[in-house]
Amino acid sequence: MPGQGDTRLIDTMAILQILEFPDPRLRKIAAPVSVFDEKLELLIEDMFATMYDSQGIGLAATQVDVHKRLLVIDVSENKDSPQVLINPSFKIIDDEPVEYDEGCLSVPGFYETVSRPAEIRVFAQDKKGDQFELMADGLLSTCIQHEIDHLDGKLFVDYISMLKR
Ligand code: QAP
Ligand code: CO
Repeated sequence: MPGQGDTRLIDTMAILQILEFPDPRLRKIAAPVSVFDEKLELLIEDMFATMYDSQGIGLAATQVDVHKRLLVIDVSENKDSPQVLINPSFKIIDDEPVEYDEGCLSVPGFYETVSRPAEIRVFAQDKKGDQFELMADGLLSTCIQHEIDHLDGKLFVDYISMLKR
């Protein structure tokens, strides 16, 4: 739209560069999103394009050096269920530990088993700023917890070193 300052003349998605461990920028604490505008929507599009391009199931803004509290996820088999969570938080519903072999686009080629609470209730905003909630278990629960960790500067490898020490 004209007059908005950050308009793209051609709306093509960009593949963003993903920060890799041990880049210190992966340790930054992301700030809440307070402006829900066209620029945010373009960032979300680029994050999905970046995640799909690298065969990921989740990507936090921190990983593309944007230190704002948003993440994109698609844990579906057919890669047809994009979900964006803005300013996400969660409550543990079932704290029974569930193990998954986790990976991370910021730690390419490295996978390790991590235990996390089985079931969570997630509170977030959508790209328009509207609040919503969802229940998550299985891979979705694990992936959301993994991505929210990124927004707090945490990586799944931190849990491994704690266990193995
Ligand atoms: C987080 O991670 C996750 O090493 C998302 O060479 C992963 O999408 C949560 C990826 C598993 C729970 C279980 C990693 C792609 C993708 C790599 C990812 C790689 C190529 C990781
Ligand atoms: Co990750």
